[in-house]
Amino acid sequence: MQTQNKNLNTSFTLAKERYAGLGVDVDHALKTLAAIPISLHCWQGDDVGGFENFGGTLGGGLVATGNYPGKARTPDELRADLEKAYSLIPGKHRLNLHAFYGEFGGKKVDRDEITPAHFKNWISWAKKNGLGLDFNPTCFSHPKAADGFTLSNADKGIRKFWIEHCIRSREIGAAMGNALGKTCVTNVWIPDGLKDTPADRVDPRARLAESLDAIFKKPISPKLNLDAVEPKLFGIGSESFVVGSHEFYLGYTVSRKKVLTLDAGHYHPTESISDKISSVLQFMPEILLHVSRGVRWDSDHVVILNDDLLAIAREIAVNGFEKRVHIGLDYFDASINRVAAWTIGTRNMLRALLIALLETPLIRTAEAAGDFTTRLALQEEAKTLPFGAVWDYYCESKGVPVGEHWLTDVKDYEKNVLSQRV
Ligand code: RNT
Ligand code: ZN
Repeated sequence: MQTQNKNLNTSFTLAKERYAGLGVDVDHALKTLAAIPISLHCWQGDDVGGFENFGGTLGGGLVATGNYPGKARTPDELRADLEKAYSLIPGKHRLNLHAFYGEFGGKKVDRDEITPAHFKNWISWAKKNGLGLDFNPTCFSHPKAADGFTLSNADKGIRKFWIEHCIRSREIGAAMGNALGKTCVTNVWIPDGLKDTPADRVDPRARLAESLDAIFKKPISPKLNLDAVEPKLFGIGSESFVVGSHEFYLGYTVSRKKVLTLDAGHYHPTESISDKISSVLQFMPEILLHVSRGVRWDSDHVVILNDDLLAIAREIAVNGFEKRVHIGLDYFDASINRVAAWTIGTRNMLRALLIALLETPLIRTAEAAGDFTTRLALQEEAKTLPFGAVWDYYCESKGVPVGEHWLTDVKDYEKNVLSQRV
């Protein structure tokens, strides 16, 4: 394949030769990359606000700091912003929707009343744009989550309310999977936990397990919807105890054959999810990632091309786990242009995957031979290989802006569209 741009083609050809010398088939790597969908999280577009009509404020310990102008206020605005972002990202991707982004026609539709009908515009828009959809029940920013407990609440009525919400959510997920012919992953994350040391850690966890079993009782074809659950170590307001901890959900997903979600911001600051991938995939067929960036805490900063991201990407790419690892993004920065936030994070995720797909097999060969000197030497040399030329060529061949040129589009969009939202 050749692009119109002569310099790009020359750089690409040279890069290809360089990689071929290391035993890497660049065309094959690009083909693999093109088949990996990234699920963009709708909630970056409006600071996790949602479109309900009862004026809730962001809860569950989630914090979106910043007040950059131009956030989406309606589903149509959010879709327009997403379309702009997708137009700057190479490849075909997905959208990850939260339940409170339904379209309720100005009515108060409570969480235990949502149906696929409230998402029909999202579904037809996704179809039109060739996107897959993923889904999440929204178990926060709601009066019934105000005491910090949802599925593990000691109050049976409150538990029932959230169970019903989650049951409906996976039915909506199945409707999305069915309408689009692409499996939807519906991810349950709950904020449940305590600020200070609990006296009882057992009962809330027993209640959570029971609630989850009730939610997943009805069989749904895994072709339409996959059930995922997301652990966390601590949150704001749940510093001392989180009911849905890593061990809780690890045990749950293995015993109930569900999908485990690994969020990059949900562990100790020095503990990264990259090392967990090869462990958990020994015992479960698939996982979901929430690729995020914690800065000192689960702060959900925009994903950058750092060592953590590269390590995650290489665990997927080098091991051929592309079909077993669903990649979603999860961050929300309200201090910069939100379309740019999506674009930067998603392009970085793809760029990290590309770098990983271009990894020379000689590193593994060296390790297998016990030659750790060569392994280290090649790992370090890899850091300055010409992957940038391959990435630029890939963007050009997919019809999206090369290098920083996407920023011009975003600035124009800001001037003509976002800045008018006052
Ligand atoms: C919170 C979890 C969860 C949320 C989204 C909005 O710590 O990471 O995934 O970020 O559901
Ligand atoms: Zn998450």
